[in-house]
Amino acid sequence: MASRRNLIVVSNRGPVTFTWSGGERVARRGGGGLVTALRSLVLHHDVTWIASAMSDEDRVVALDNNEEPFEETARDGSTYRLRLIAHDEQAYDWFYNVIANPMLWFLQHHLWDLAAAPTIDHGIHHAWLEGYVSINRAFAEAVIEELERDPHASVFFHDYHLYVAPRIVRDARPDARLVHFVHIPWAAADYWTVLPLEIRRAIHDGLLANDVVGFHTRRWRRNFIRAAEDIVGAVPDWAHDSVGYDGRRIAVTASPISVDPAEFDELAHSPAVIGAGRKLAHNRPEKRVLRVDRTDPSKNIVRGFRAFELYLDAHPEMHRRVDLLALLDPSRQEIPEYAEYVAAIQREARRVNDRFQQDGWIPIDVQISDNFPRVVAAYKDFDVLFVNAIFDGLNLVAKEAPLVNQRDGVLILSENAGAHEELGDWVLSVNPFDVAAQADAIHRAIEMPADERRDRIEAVRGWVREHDLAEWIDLQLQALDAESMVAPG
Ligand code: GDG
Repeated sequence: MASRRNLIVVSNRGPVTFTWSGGERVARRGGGGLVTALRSLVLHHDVTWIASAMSDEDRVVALDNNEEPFEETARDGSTYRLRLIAHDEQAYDWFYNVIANPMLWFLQHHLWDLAAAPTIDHGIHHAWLEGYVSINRAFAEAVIEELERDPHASVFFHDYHLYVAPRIVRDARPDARLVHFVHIPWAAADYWTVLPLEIRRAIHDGLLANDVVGFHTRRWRRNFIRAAEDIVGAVPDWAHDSVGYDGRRIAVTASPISVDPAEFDELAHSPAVIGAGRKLAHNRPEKRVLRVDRTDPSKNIVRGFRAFELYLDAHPEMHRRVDLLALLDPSRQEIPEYAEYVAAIQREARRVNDRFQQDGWIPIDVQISDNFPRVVAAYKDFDVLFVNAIFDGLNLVAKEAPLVNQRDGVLILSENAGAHEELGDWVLSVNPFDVAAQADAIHRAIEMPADERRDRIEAVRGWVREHDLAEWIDLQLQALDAESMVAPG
């Protein structure tokens, strides 16, 4: 375990979000894979966490504290300092709902149908400058103030919301120690040409202002190094996984994030999960295929339903004996593409169910709600876990579910999910666009002999337990230490 140190964690979404309920202020755990993963940082280090005020009550808390840090207590009693920024609401809307989520997320997951979209008009240029850059400046100013208080703290930026903030911090504090982890895929250089030159340059230049830039996989790292060379003229040093740029050397790491196995062991036995399991057992057919996703087009839910339909077409003997349970966490519904995607999911499930359902058997059971206990209960009980993402930085579901599964379930995994780089030997690999192959993989998984299933899932579990979240956090901090020790290049 790395020694305790002072960290400034910077992410758009914070570890808690406040609501006003029953006449009092209630702190709820913030959602999303990233926040879950980072929460354990506060146990081991002195953390100041800078995040956006997301809810109305967050804004009240931010303003009550003059947007200065205040002390918060984590679930296990350890304390950290939280600094919430109450951004200008219009600027935040441009930042989040125009640039970060549709534009950058779509680009980095290759979701555009380029014959039709995107069109970069004045509105996008405006949203970039007055939204994305302006919100990044607010984050950078907060970081600079925290560094004034504690010049030796290391700064740990997260994700695609904050690509240009490190440059602003670096210009103000040339000696700052900055690390940035990108949780999503990096597209190859040519695909970045969808964005105007000044925007794609600012993104690569901003990331290269860090000392360390981290990705989940070697594949995303390779794309980043090549894109940095093409777009801003960085000089790759492939032997050392680094680049030279602007008189400095920047390490580019590939270290897949992971989960805390102890947390899942505990959750699996919790009353909430056991209660949810009882409800799921009702109407369960002999075999259950499970998928767990945010309602995000990158997760490829609609094609997944089509693949299940092809499987049912080819295997009438399995009618009434198998279902596909889709537990979907609603996501980013303010963005039209996301609202439309939920409608497409419902339409497709309805179409398949209308074709096949009989005698109380509903082949595709779609549940759209935020219900984590039910997710863990379903993890315990699947025969097949189906992850067919178009592109995915890693995919935590593929690591979480096998840990607690009690049926030696088989994992079907997209070759474009980052987790495939680690787990590929033990899963049934699928091309996310090839629904015929996905249908075959479902069949193979359902028919797989018991000893082969056991061998495969035990190998996945062994890997995840050995390479857990604590190891990932250590690797990030070690990379920063290693980088501070080498001469500028
Ligand atoms: C991004 C990257 C990368 C599921 N249903 C509910 C719920 N979950 C939890 C899961 C899991 C998390 O949400 C989803 O994590 P993923 O990794 O699968 O996907 P993204 O949200 O897209 O995460 C991804 C990750 O960042 C970390 O770097 O792996 O590639 O896209 O932990 O268990 N959580 C709650 N309610 C639910 O209904 N609260």
